Amino acid sequence: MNRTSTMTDIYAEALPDARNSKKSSKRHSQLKESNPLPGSFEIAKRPETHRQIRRTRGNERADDFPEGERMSKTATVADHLAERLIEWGVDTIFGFPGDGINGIFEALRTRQDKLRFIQVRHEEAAAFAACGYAKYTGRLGVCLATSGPGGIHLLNGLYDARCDGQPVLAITGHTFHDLIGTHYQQDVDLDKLFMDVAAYNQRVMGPAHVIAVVDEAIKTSLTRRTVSHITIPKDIQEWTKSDDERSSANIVNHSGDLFAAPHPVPPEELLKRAADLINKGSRVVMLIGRGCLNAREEVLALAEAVGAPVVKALLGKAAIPDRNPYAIGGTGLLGTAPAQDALQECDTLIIAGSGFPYMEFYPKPGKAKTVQIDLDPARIGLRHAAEVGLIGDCRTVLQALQPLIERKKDRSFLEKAQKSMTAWNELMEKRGTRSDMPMKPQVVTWHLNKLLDSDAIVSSDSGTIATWSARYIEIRDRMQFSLSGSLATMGNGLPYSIGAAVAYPGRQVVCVVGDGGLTMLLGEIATLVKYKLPVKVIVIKNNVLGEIKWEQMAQEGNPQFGVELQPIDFAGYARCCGAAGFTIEDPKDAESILRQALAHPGPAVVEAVVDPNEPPLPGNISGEEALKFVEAMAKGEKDRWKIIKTILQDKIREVI
Ligand SMILES: Cc1ncc(C[n+]2csc(CCOP(=O)(O)OP(=O)(O)O)c2C)c(N)n1
Ligand SMILES: [Mg+2]
Repeated sequence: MNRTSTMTDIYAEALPDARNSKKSSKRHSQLKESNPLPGSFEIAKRPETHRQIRRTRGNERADDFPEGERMSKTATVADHLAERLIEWGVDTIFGFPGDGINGIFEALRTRQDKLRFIQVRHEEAAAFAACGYAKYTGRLGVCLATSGPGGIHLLNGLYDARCDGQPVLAITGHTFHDLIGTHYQQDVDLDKLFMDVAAYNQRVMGPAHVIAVVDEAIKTSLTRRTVSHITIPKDIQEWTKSDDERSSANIVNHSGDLFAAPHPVPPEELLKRAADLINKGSRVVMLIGRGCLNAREEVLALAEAVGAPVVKALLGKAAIPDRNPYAIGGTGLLGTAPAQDALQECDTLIIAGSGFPYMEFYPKPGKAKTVQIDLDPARIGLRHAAEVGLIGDCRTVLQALQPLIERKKDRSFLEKAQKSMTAWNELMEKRGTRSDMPMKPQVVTWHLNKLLDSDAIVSSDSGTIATWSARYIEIRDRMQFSLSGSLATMGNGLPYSIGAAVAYPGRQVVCVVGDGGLTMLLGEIATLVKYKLPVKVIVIKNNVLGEIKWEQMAQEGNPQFGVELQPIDFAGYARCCGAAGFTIEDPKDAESILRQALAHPGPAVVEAVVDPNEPPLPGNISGEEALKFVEAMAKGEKDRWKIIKTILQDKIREVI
């Protein structure tokens, strides 16, 4: 048995025509064109015939293999892995090398025409990029990391995918199969480590095992919209058929590469109950989330029929345009005052595809009759008790519900919300067009919004910047938007943009990030340059972990501590990496510099130096928050005079 031999050279020879061949690149573009909308997961069709790879090695002959065996006896486990991923329609893998995955890298090297490898600078970025890719394309995101430290680095990005329900497959290496558990180099038990984050989590044991494991991992990720993990010991990656005895129970090619998406439609009886409840309501509000990203028409048809203002949870921001007459903005601390008011005043609530976490923003328990639509039955009544739960894809369920809905004549509730939305938009404009120095952060997002393409893909990081992005970036036409919703991690913004730019060459891709969040994965600017990804990184530089500074004051009543950041010259750093770097300090220049940066053909970083004392306060302020704030000032907050001055200048309800 020769467990170390690989077939790479022979393999490379066997596939010379495949490299950069028109045929395979066409297949890639077909995959891209067939990208479904987020929310409706699909996998590219399996090719009609599988490429037969025939080659000879010693006295082995490929055609001696059992009927149906698609690859030769000398194909490695890593070859099988790569081929199966390709058969599933995977064409992009984000990752970082290491000796624990050299076998897999060889399989990738020999298939560069079919499987793009995007090398990031930190494995966490690979997992975020895979998550962003899944969010924006609706397809499986795949990331790859080496044994031990590489696998550990993936975790935060994978939790982000799990928390926001994205199908991501993580592939890792492991130490030699017969040294696992012996304190050998990089012997971290990744099977155990990934037990919580991954719904499917398996170690591959040999060539006869790998295909079925890949199939199960992918099907689990797609069906349950979550994370799967496959780990392959370093030596096993290079095993070929001759290294491994297939057990007699394991029938060749027993496992299939077809994903059949569930399309449940609730029974007529339940649809009628839901419709009755909605028809009886006089103040109906819709709260929509990421489950509605593919249901724009259906959401708006229902809103029109019942005169319902539509509130968007942030992951569902791109579901309907922000200036649509039914849209009244986002909910929660980052949301709008009209949305907050409508949720408190409604008598009927339709929650569609959202697990928005903060319960205090829902109607008080018992105040609003609720219909909830969700793919997952376990999520009905998660945050707010529902009278009727409808299980299924929001689009399908809303289509089934619509014929049972009576059009409401009384539009007064909607009109009231629309009026306050007009006032809110005026307030946002006022805030966004101030000429104060230091520049207000809202000025940056205000101007950025005006300059974005109608199909721009915008990612936000976590921090006060999420408030500015949520309120100022207005969804139009085919724009897409996301951020780390449930995990609310820092660092996701830039790698999400990498995922988006790789998936959609030619589309405008922008991320809005804080100086704290960007610093965490700053090396990824080099990734943009390496792959010529023309991402525009807008970094709001306040030299502080702003969100936490405000939380310490407004939620705890304490002066800020441990939040100041050592300033970094981000524009200079960008230039050092080979990207363009711009700086905005004066609001007068904001529009022209942003315009220049967006027009730059390659990657660019725009460093916007802003006022660290501009508070990201909620649409409506509670008395308790105001009191805590005063308490923090009284305890000796060092910036108190500057903060008080800022707040006094902001007269309207956005602030205290
Ligand atoms: C990985 C991680 N660490 C810490 C936090 C807590 N946290 C949330 S927002 C934030 C501050 C973000 O600062 P920055 O990126 O500068 O944006 P700003 O709030 O200043 O706009 C912190 C520390 C987090 N969400 N994720
Ligand atoms: Mg900051």
